[in-house]
Amino acid sequence: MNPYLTIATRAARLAGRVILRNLPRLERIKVERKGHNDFVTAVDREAERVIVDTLAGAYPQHGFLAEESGASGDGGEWRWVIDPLDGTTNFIHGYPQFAVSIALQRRGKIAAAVVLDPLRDEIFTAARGEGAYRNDRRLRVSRALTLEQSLIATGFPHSAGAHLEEFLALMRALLPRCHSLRRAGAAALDMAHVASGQLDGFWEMGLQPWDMAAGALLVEEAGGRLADFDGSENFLNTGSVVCGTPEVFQQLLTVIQNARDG
Ligand code: 2AM
Ligand code: CA
Repeated sequence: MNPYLTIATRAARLAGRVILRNLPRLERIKVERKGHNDFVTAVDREAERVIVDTLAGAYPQHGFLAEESGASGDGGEWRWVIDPLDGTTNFIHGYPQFAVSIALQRRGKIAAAVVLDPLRDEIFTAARGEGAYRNDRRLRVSRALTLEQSLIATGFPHSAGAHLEEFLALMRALLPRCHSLRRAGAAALDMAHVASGQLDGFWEMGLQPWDMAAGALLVEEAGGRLADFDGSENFLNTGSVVCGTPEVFQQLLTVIQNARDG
């Protein structure tokens, strides 16, 4: 295995253990509000600490961008982008859809990715040019050629108001066209499921880089395509992402762009 993935996998599994250990005692976990519908718990922080400690132990010269502790280290060309608990809202309700997400960037380009689903014990990994895997099996996006044969996932806009009208216009356009829409609440897992062919496409706006950096490489290495809403590769900066099988991606992007123009 790619050496970066070996360490990142170890870090993700340690964080997964922290998360699972705390799941039976949710009612005793204090939830803090960072912003509107934006929560953090001691579990997010502890999981992040074990990840950063593990990665920094192996790569003391690398930089970090982590959801709870922000930017640290002078990384030169290497930077780890970490979401210790993607789907915190689900976690605090005990809703079984959350993940650990770890990506490694080299000069801003995503080089390696790990998404761990601790409840299903599924670990999704990818290294650039080396393919995407779930546990030991190589992944390939689904064969869906059209929206009409697709199951598409999305996430609701977080900042109330800002993206809501645009989002509703998109739902209105897509719901009658595809098999159905899903909203499970952990972007990293949604993207991992596009990579594994369990979803055919996904879009969301207002995301942070740590929500999607690892998922993005999984999708690409599984043969899918992804972009920002304007079709560029700038999604980590703009926070809007659309992805899917090559064909579904293209059709989804067209619907998104038409809904925005309309
Ligand atoms: P989180 O649980 O790590 O915050 C679901 O729509 C996705 O959006 C999840 O990946 C979730 O990640 C993220 N998310 C939740 N609240 C958010 C907020 N206020 N701003 C940006 N992303 C958010
Ligand atoms: Ca998080």
